[in-house]
Amino acid sequence: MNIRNTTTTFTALAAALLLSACAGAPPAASGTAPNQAPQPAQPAGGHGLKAFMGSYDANRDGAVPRAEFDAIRQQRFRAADTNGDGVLSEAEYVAEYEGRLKRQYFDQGRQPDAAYENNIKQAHVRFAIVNRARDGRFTQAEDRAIADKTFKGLDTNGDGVVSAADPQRTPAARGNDD
Ligand SMILES: [Ca+2]
Ligand SMILES: [Ca+2]
Ligand SMILES: [Ca+2]
Repeated sequence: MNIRNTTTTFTALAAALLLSACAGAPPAASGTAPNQAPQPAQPAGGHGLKAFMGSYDANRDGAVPRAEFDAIRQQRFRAADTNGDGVLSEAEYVAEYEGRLKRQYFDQGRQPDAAYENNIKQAHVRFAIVNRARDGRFTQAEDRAIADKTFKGLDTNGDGVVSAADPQRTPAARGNDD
């Protein structure tokens, strides 16, 4: 009885959080994209468990332990740091994102469209958000802080592994960090 009540409460809470997260999502995308432009179902680096798994489940076993996540995150940061100065400029940050987006479009057999352009615009907006110090230098420490929040937001059962076993409730966690 108690367990069932708790589960029900949790599910209701999760639904409420999901709704509030959706309601609170930045409207920029729909505000600027022409109506006929379909949004990609899962933009590269987008929100949600599916996008996360697509991005970080390197060995495709359906689970992303923290170590796997951190390794890819670090690898991605280093790869993005094309001038090797240890921080990401806005251009480096956006170029890294665009590389992933391009690959995703290629994989889906799609041509760059209005949604693509909009996603790039959003990447610039995101840089301003993630670069908390507003100094044009996105550091690994800043990336780690965001990564931590992203991972914990998706690892809802708190076992240190993100997988389908985690009830989704905070798809907007990473977009909600300010
Ligand atoms: Ca894995
Ligand atoms: Ca750099
Ligand atoms: Ca988990």
